[in-house]
Amino acid sequence: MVSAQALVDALLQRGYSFWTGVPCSYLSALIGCIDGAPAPRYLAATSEGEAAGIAAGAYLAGQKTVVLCQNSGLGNMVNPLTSLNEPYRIPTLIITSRRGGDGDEPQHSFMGHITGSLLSLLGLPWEEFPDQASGVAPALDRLEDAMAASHRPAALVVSKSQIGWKPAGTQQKAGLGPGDRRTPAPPGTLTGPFILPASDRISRAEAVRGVWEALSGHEAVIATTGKVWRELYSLGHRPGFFYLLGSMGCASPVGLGVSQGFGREVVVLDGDGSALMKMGAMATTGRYSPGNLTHVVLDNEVYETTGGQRTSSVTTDLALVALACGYRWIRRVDTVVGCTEAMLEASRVPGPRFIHVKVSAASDPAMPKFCKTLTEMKLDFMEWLKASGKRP
Ligand SMILES: Cc1ncc(C[n+]2csc(CCOP(=O)(O)OP(=O)(O)O)c2C)c(N)n1
Repeated sequence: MVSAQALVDALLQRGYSFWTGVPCSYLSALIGCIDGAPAPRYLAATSEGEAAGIAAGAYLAGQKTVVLCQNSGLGNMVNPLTSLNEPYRIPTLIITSRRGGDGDEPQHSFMGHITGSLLSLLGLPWEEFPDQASGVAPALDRLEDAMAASHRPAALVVSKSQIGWKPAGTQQKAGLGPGDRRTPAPPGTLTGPFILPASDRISRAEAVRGVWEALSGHEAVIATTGKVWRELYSLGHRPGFFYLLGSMGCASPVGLGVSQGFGREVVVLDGDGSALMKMGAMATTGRYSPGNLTHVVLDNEVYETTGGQRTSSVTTDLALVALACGYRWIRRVDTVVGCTEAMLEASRVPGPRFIHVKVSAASDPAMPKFCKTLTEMKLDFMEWLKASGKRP
């Protein structure tokens, strides 16, 4: 058995300052060492896909990242791994358990059987976690080399009882580590009823322009998949804009990750379908309460990009969800000037803030094609973040 703290120390030495993930009992000692500890920073995500998004954002803001998960959660991560980490070349070190060994519970056996092949199929270099402490540094070195060469994630696969509180033979520590002692924030404020009848709603593009009018040029803006990012791009690209062409639902996790390493404002432009897909990320945002984050949801009540099918936003009030999740300031708007004013006011109050914009399902069929490669856009964005305001 390898001591969890020794593994944490080895990774801290290599600069892995930002960790996120979802627990597995095989990793409980590891999480116990870091949750609530001063270093590394650990954000508990609500799903592994969300964790991949948060880690990607933290990476963009200049941090080396670790994602912890159970192998069941690798399934939840496949979409961001294939449509965010892979095309944008965003590495992260995944430490996954391998449940499903002999005698384990039946729900784990199939994923246990395919864990290695799934990682290989995803094109990720991976290693079995070493049995001896002396094997840890060489395994980490090999994975680091692989990530440096490919700019893609790599994985360590941990079997039962390989990581514990203390080296084998010594007494197990009871319970968990310091833990994250965060208390719920006092209730946020929710203002601004929608004023327009549904038939008079502004278009999503108009709302994007309303938001854009309020930008000072110093914010990092993360725009979601579908047409939202295209509508932002059509107003003129800036190096502080990051477009998520895929990884639906990951705009707010990526924004949360960026907010952790970036000293200035971060704005997330989301759709209702995308926000609903990873609604757990709103709970994580409320929990970790980034003061510099504004989450704007452009709610047309449909998946407009895929043909206008209804989403659940008609019956799920996203502003109330944000309030319940612990966002500090929430505003409902449905006019262009309302979008601009809400953005300006948001920049003056502590975050996280949530702007819920009701829009129509209309969109312009003719939109510009993106003229850079995704890796060029990523590198520009990373350089801009670095030059514009790294958090001390
Ligand atoms: C994981 C995943 N599921 C489904 C899709 C297909 N898809 C692309 S855009 C989109 C709709 C997004 O809806 P919303 O966020 O409400 O934005 P809108 O298109 O209405 O502006 C869907 C379902 C996808 N790209 N990725």
